[in-house]
Amino acid sequence: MTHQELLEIYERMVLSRRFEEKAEELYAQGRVTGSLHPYIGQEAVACAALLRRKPGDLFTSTHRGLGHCIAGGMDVRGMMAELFGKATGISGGKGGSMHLFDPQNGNLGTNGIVAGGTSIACGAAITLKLIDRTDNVVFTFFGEGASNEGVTHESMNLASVWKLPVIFVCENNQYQVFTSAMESCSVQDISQRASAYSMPGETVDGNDVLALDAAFRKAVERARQGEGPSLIEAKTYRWLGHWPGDVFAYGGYRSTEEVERWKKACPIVRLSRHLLEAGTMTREMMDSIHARVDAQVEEAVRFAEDSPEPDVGVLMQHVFSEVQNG
Ligand SMILES: Cc1ncc(C[n+]2csc(CCOP(=O)(O)OP(=O)(O)O)c2C)c(N)n1
Ligand SMILES: [Mg+2]
Repeated sequence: MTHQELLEIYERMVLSRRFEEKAEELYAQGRVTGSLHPYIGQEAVACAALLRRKPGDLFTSTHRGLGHCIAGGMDVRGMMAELFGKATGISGGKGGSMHLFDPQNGNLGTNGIVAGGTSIACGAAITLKLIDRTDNVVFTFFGEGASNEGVTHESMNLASVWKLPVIFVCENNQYQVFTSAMESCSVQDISQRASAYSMPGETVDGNDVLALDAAFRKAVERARQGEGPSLIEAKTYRWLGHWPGDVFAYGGYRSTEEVERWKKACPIVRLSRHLLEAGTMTREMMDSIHARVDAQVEEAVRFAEDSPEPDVGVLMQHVFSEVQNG
C-alpha cells in the first residue's frame, strides 16, 4: 500500500468509529431511533476491501452496514440525517440504518435480510457481464451466521459456475446475535467452504489492514481477469452488543475477558502504531486527522438536527410501485 492509501484508510477507519460512537450516544439519549447494529471493532475489513475499488465497482452490505457505507464514501451528513429520520436523510428519513443506498457510488445497500446481499451481488455481477463491464467487480459483505444460509451457498455456487466477478467477504465476528459460531457453524474456518464451490478461500486476521489488503488484492485481480469469485474470511469481533438493547454482550454470552482481549487488538490502534513506527504518520498528522473527523461528525449531527421532518405527504411514496399510464 502506498503512504497515501495507508493514511486514507486510517482516516476512514477513524471516521467510521467516531460516527458510530456518536450514533450510539445519540441513541442512548433517544435522539436517534430505529435499529442500530454497531460495526465498531470491524472497521479494518470494510475499509481494506473497498480501498481496492475502481470506478464502476459495486458492493452489497448488511444489517451491520454503517461501516461499509462509510468505507464506501457515503455522505455522513445524509447518513446521520437518516438515523434521525429526517427528510434530508439518504432514504428521505424513512429507511434508517438498514436501508442506506448510494448506487451512484456503487453502494447497493444495507440490508435487514441476513445473507440477502449475496444474491444481489450475483445479480449485479451478471449485469456487469451482460453489459461488457468486464473490468468491474462486486464485493459482498456477510457474517459467519449468514454463511450458514442457503442463499449464500446458492450464490457461491452460481458465482463459481458462471465465473462471476464477486468477492465474498465473510466477516466472522464469532457471534450471531447471542449464539457462538462454535455452536452453529460446521467448520472452524468459513473459508473452508470455498472448496465446495471450486473457488479460492482464505482466512485472514480481520484486524490487520495489511494482511487484509494482500488478500483482497488477489481476489480483486482474479475477478477482474474474468477468473471468477473468491471467498475471504476476516476473523474479527464486534465490540458492542448486537444492537444497543443487547445488555448481555459483556459478561453474558461473551465473557468480559474475551471482549477485553479483542479490544486490546483494536484495528485502529494497530494501524496507528504501524504508521507512527514506520514514519508514515507523525503525531501531528494523527491529531489533525482526528480533529478533521471530529469536525465532520459534529457537522453531520448539526445537519441532521437542523433538517426538517419528512412531509406527511411522502408517507405512501415508494411503498407501492407507481402505475404507469399509457
Ligand atoms: C433471513 C434472516 N434471518 C434472521 C434474521 C434475524 N437476525 C438479524 S441479525 C442476525 C444474526 C446474523 O449473524 P451474522 O451473519 O454472523 O452477522 P452479525 O450480526 O454477527 O454481523 C439474525 C439471526 C434476519 N434479519 N434475517
Ligand atoms: Mg456474526
